[in-house]
Amino acid sequence: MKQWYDKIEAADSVEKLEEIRIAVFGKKGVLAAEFAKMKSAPNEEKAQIAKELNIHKGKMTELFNQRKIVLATEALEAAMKAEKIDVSLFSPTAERGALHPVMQTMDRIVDYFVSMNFTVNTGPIVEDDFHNFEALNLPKYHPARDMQDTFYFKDEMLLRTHTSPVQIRTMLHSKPPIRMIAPGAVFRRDYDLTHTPMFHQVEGLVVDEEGKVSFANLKFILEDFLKYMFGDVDVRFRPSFFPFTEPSAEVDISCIFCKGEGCRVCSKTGWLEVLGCGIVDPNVFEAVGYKDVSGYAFGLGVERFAMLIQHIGDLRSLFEGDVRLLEQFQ
Ligand code: 2NL
Repeated sequence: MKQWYDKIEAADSVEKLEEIRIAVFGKKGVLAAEFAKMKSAPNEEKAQIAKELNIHKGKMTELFNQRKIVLATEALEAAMKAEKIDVSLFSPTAERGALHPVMQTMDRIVDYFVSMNFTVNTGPIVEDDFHNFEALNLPKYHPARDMQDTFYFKDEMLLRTHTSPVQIRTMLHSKPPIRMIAPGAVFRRDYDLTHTPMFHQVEGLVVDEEGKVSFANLKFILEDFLKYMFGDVDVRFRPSFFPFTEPSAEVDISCIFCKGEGCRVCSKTGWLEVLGCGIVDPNVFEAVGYKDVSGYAFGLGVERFAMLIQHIGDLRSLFEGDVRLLEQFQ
C-alpha cells in the first residue's frame, strides 16, 4: 500500500494523477481488490483488516485531493502563461467607417422636415411612364422626358428622374391632408463637372383643402429650412417654370463663401441657387383624382447641399469612393 502513497505524491500531471486514482479507488483498483481479499480472511481478522483498509482509504483520499489541487493550479498557471496577451504590443488600428457626406446631409435635411411634422415616404427606383412623367403634367414629347435625360428599360419602364413619383403614389393611395417628403436616389443621363448619372433628391409636398395651403406657407417653411441648413443667410425667390407647379420659383441664398460680395463659387452674383418650388399644378391633382384641394411642392439636390455645407469643390470626389475623402467626414 505504501507504494501507492508514493505514486500519488510523485504524480506530475493531472492526467497521471487520474490514472493513479483509477488504479487505487476504481472498481478494479487496489482498494477494491484488498476488500475482496478480506472476504476470504478468517472471520476474527476481518474487522481489523477492514479498519486498516478504511484508514488507508481515508489517508490516500486526502493525499489525492491535496495533490490534485496542486497539479490543477500548476496546470492553470501554465495555461495562463501560455495564453497571455501582451496588450502593449503594436497592432494596426481597426478602420472605423462613417456615413457618406451625402447621407449625413440627407439626414440633416430629413431631420428638419420631420421636426415640422412631415412624414418620410419612399418608393421604387424603377418606375413607369405614368408615375414619373404623365401624372406630373409632362406630356409625351416634352423635352424634359427626352431620351437624352432618361435611362429607359423596355415596356416604358425607366429609372426615376426625380422622386416626384413617390408623391404621385402617395396621393393615389391616400387622401389629403398630405404633408410629406420623399428622399432618395434619382438617375439622369448626364455626366460632366457638375452632373453625375446618379444623385439624390429630397422633394416635399403639402396638400390640404382648397384655400388652406398658400405660397406664403411655402415661403415660410423654405426660408426657415434654409436658415436651419446654412445659418444666417438671405433668401430670395425668383419666378421660374416647372411643368408640375404654377406659379413656380427658384430659391437662392446669399453666397455663404463671400457673404454676397461676389466670388468664384457664386459666379460673382452673390447668390447660390439651392431649391425649386411652386404651387402644385391643377393637372397633377387631376391625374391623381384629387378635387377641391391646393398644395405646394419643392425639390432639392442633396449633393449640391453637401458640397456647399461641407465645402467640397468637385462633385465627382463624392463618388470616387476614395477613403481619404471619406475619412475627413467621420
Ligand atoms: C428642382 C425642382 C421641384 C417639385 C419639384 C413636385 C412634385 C409633385 C407635384 C408638384 Cl408630386 N411638384 N415637385 C416641384 C417644384 C420643383 O424640384 O430644382 N429640383 C432639384
